[in-house]
Amino acid sequence: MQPGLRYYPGRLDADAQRQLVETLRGTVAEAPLFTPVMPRTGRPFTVRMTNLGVLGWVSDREGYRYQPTHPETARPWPAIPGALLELWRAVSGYHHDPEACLVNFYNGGAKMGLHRDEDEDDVSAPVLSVSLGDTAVFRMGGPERGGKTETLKLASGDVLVMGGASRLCYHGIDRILQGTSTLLKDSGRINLTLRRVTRP
Ligand code: MD6
Ligand code: FE
Repeated sequence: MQPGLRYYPGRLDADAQRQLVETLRGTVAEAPLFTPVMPRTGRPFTVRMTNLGVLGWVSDREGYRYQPTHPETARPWPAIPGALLELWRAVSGYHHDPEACLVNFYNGGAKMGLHRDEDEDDVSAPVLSVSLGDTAVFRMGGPERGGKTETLKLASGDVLVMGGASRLCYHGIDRILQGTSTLLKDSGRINLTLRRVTRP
């Protein structure tokens, strides 16, 4: 594993997962999932997204950025739920709260190409990821595209913290293993990533 990468399998128990999904249902009703498109080409992502927090990550033809409002409703993103703030305080090792929680929803065929999370001004803060629902095949590489990679299966309740040297490493989701969890009503997977965007 890359230095600075910390993996907490089953960090959230079944009850905590169910409560979190219930909370997310409410927030997604306020800030609906949207389908982002790639900069320039306008090619749609296979995942649908929304955000929580004072800033949210969006991608459209203009590029990638953080903004305070939902691109379709133009309303501020809902607040990050207390349970997620508590999780960040317990495991991030970072002394300021996150500003953004990106919510990614994967149906059975969705995936996410290799990328680095580099749109944040503060890359000294880790990115904390929570997986809910079907297991995903996560690919972790190094700081350069085309380097050696390894895979990790992220199951419901797993928490992954990408800090230190791993913070700017390439990673992505190869595929979703459909039917591996019954947490979500219509199967699929939710991934939450908590981020500090600005320098405190
Ligand atoms: C996913 N995760 O698990 C995609 N990024 O669906 C990410 O892109 C990610 O897990 C930064 C840090 C941790 C992650
Ligand atoms: Fe990422």
